Amino acid sequence: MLYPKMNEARMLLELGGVWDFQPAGPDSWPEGWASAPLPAPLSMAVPAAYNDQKDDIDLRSHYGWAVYQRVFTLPRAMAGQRMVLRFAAVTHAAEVFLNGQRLGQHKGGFLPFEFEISEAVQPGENRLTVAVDNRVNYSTLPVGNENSIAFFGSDNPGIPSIELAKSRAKPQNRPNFDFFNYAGIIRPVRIYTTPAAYIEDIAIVPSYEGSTGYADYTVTAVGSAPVHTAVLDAAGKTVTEAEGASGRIAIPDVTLWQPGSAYLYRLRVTMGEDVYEQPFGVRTVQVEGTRFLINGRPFYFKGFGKHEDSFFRGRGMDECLNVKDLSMIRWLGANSFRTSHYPYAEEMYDLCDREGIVIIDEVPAVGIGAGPDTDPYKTMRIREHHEQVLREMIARDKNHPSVVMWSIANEPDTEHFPQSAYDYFRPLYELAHACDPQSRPVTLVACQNDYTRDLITRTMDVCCVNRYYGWYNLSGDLDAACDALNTELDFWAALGKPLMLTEYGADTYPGIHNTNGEMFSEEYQMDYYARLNAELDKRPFFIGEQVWNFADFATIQGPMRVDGNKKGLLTRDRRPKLAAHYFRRRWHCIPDFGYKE
Ligand code: E8X
Repeated sequence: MLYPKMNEARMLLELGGVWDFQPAGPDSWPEGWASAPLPAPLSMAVPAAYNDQKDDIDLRSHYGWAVYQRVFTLPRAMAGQRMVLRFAAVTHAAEVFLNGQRLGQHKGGFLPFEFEISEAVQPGENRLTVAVDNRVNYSTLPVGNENSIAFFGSDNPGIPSIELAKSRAKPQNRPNFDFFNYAGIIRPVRIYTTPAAYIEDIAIVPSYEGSTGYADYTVTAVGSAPVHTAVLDAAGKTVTEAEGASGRIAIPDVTLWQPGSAYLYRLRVTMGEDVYEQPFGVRTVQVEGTRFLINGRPFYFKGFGKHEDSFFRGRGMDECLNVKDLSMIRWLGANSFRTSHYPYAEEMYDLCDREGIVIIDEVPAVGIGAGPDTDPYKTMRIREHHEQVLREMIARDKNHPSVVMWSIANEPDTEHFPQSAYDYFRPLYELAHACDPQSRPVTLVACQNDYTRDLITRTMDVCCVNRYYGWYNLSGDLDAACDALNTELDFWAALGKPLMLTEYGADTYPGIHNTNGEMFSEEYQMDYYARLNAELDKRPFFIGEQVWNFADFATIQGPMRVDGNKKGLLTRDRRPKLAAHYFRRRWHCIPDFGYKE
C-alpha cells in the first residue's frame, strides 16, 4: 500500500485538528449519531489517543465504543478526481460513515486502511463519523484476557469474596500485555486524490553486483496506460529510465544504503496522468550460518525494544518525538530497534530510512498465552486476524530499506503447548516470506521459558529471545543470573543459528541510588547490563543486544508497576538514567559491522 503523497498529480488534505468526540456503550453506539451532530461532544485532538487528553478517569479506563466526528468541505479544485479517505491507524477497530452512509470497517489498531469516497463525498459540507472500539479479548491482536483474568495475576483464584466481586465488577479491558491500552484515531486521517487511472502499488527489490545496483520493480495499476519509470538519485538527478510495469533497472556506480550511512534513491513512476515517487535504498539482507549480513557484512544489533508512548497523546503519532528518539538513539551509539509490539507510524520508518537506523518490524501479536493449562492456539480466535495483520504490515512496509527482519509475534506460549505453537506459527513464518518480495529474514520473539521444550523459536531465521535473568528470575543475584545465562547460551550455541536478545532489562526508578546496586536503583540497572553483556560478548553466534526498554512507558496500573514500566534507559521524558551513560560508552566502541569477527 502506498503512503499518501502530494505531487503534481495528487492532492492531499490533512484532516487532523480538534474533532468532536463522545464515549458510547461497551458493545454498540447509536448509529443515529452518524448523520447528525453528536449530542454532547467533547473536544478531542486528532491524531492522538483519547485516554489522557481529559482529566477524567472514565475516559482513561473507557471500555468499548467511542465516536469521533468532524465536518469538512472539499475545495472545488478537487472535483472530478478520484478521492480516497485514508486512516493511518485507528485503535483497535473502526466503523466509518460519511454523511450517514457507511463506508466500511477495519479491524486492527496499527495499520492503515482506506475507502474510495469519490461518490459518497458531496459539494459543500460533509460529516465524517468514525466509531472506534478499544476492546481487547481472545479475538483481537494484541490479546486481551477474558473471564476477568488480570495480567500479572494479582487476583488469587478461588477465594470466594474475590471471585464474587470480579463477577460483579463493571466490564473492563484486561490487556494480556504490558503497555497501556491507548485507543482512538492515533495516526493521521487524510484525503488524497488520484487520476481515474492510477498507480495502486509499487514493489522494489534492490540488489547489487560490484559497483552496479539493480532495482527489480513491479507497478500495480488500475486502468491502462503505458508505465514509465526512472531512478532518481538523492539529488533528484535521473540515473536510468525504463518502460513497462515491471522490470529491472540498473544503477551504475551505486551508493549503498548502510546502517549509519543512509542513501536513498527514488523510483519515479509515471502512468498516464498519474505520478508517484517511491523512495528505496540499495541494500541486501541475508542470514548465513550464525551471521546476519547487511550488504554482505556481519551486522551487530545495538538498540532497543521501544514503544510509541508519550505524555498526553499516548500512542498518538508525533513527528517531533520521532526525531528526538532517533537523536537519542544516535547519542547512545545504537543502530536499531524493534517495533515492539505493533507496527509503528509510517513516518517513523521514513525517518529511519533517511537516517540509517535498522528496524525489526513486529505485528501486534502479543499476549498469546493463557496459562499452563489452556492451549491458546485452540482457545483464541486469532489465526485469521493474525494472517491479516502480517499481510497488511508487509504490504505497507516492504519497500523500507530500514526494515531488515519481520517479527511474527512477541512472547507467545511456546513452552506449554510446543507442538500447537509450532503448527500455528510455521505457516505464519512461511506466509511472511511469501508476502515479502525481498524475502527478508523472519523471526518470532520468544518469552523467558523452558527453551528446551520450545520447538518453533529454533526454526526461525534468527533466534530472538527475551530474558530476565537477574530481574524476574534469580532476582537481584547477578552471579546466578550470569550462570543461568551461560547455561542457556550453551544450548543455543549447539544449534548453529544466530541468536540475539530482543529484551533484557531491570525496572529502575530514576533517583534511587545505592553503593551496592540493589533492584530498582540506577546502579543495579547498570550492573545488570554490564555483567550480562560481558557474557554475551564471549559468544560469536550472538548477534545483537536490544535492551528493554528505550524509555519508561505507561502500563495498566497494578502491584507490579509504579506509574508504568520503568525499564527504560531513558525516563518517559527522554532523560538518561545511569545505564544510558554506560551504554553510550559501550556502544560507541562497538562497530555496526564485524564486531564478532
Ligand atoms: C516486562 C516486559 C514487557 O514490558 C514486554 O512487553 C514483554 C516482558 C517481560 C516478560 N516482555 O515485563 O517488562 C517477562 C517474563 C518473565 C518470566
